[in-house]
Amino acid sequence: MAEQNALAEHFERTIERDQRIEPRDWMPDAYRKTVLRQVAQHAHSEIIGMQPEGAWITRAPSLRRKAILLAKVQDEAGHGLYLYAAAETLGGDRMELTERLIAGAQKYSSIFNYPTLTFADVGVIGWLVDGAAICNQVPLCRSSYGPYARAMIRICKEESFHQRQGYELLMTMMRGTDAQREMVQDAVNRWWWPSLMMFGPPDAESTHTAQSMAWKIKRHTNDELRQRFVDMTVPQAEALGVTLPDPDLRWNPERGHYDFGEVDWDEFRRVISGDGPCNAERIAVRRAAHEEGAWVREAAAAHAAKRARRAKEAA
Ligand code: FAQ
Repeated sequence: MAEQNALAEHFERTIERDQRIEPRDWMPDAYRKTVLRQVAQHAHSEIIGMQPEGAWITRAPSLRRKAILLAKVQDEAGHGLYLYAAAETLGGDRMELTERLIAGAQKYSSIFNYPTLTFADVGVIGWLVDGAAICNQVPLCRSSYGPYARAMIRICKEESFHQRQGYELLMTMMRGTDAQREMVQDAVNRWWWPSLMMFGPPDAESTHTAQSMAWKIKRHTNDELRQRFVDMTVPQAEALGVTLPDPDLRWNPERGHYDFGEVDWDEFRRVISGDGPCNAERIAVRRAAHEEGAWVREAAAAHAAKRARRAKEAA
C-alpha cells in the first residue's frame, strides 16, 4: 500500500513538474487507457486519411503534383506507424487495434469520411485539414506521455510541408482560369465545416477533455484550438481570394478573435457514429487491404522465426 502510494505520488509529481511519463513508469490504469485510446484513434486517422487523397494519385494533373502527392500520402503511412508503435509501448497490440478499427469498434477522425470530388480537394485538404491537424498537434509535442510527444515532433514537421503544398497548389489554381477558381471555392465550401469538426465536440460536451487536461495529455480544450484555427485561417483565405462559407464570420475587436457560426453538431454525431458519406467505403477499403496483406504478415513472421531459430542454433 505504501509502495502504491509512493508510485501514485511520483506520477502526480512528474505531471506537475511538466516532465514526461515513460513506458517503464507506473501510471494509473485510466491514464494508460485514455492515452492508448487517443493514440490509437490518431494512428487509425493517419492510415484511413491516406484514402481520400490517395484516390487522386493516378489522376494528378502533372508529374510534379503526382510526386508531391505520393510523398504526402506515404508520410501519412509513416505517421500511422510511429503512432501504432507508441500505442504498443502502452500495451496495445497492433493487430487487435486494426481489428477494432475495421469492426467499427474504435473511431478515426470524422474528416476522412467526406469524398474528394476534384483535384482542388487535394489542395484544400492540405491547407485546411493539415492546417487543423497542425493546430491540434503542435501542443501535443508537449503531451505528458513521452513516446506520443516525441512522435508528434516529427509528425508536425511533415504536416507543415503538407500544409504548404496544399496552399501552393490552391494559389496556383487561383491564378488560373475561372473554372479553376470555382473548383477551389467549391472545395472550400465543402471542407470548411468538417475541418472545424476535427477539433472534437464543444467543451461542454467533451467526455475526456477535463481529465486529459489535468493529466496534460491535452494542453488546450477543443474550443480553444478551434478558435485558434479560425483566427489563423481567415487571413490565409483572404490572401488566397476565397470566401469561407460562414455568414457569421467576423472580427470581434472586444474578444480579439473571429466570431463564427454554429457547427452542425448533428452532422458531426452522425459521421462519428458511422453514418457519414464515406464511412462504409473507408472501412471496406481498409478491411480489404488488411485481408490482402495477410500473406505478407505470415511471411514476415515465418522469416523472423527462422532467424530466431538460426541465432539460437549458432549460440
Ligand atoms: N472525429 O471527449 P472528446 C490527421 C470522439 S489529423 C472522430 O473531446 P478527446 C492528419 C472522441 O474520440 C486527425 N471522433 O475526446 C492527416 C471521443 O470518442 P471515444 C487525427 C471524434 O479525445 C491530415 C468522443 O468523440 N488527429 O490524421 C472527433 O478528448 C491529412 C468525445 O470527444 C488526432 O487524432 C473527431 N473529429 O478529444 C492525415 C489528434 N472528435 O474515444 C491524412 C489527436 C472527438 O470516447 C491527411 N487527438 N471524437 O469513443 C486529439 O487531439 C483528441 O483525441 C480529439 C478529441 C481533439 C480529436
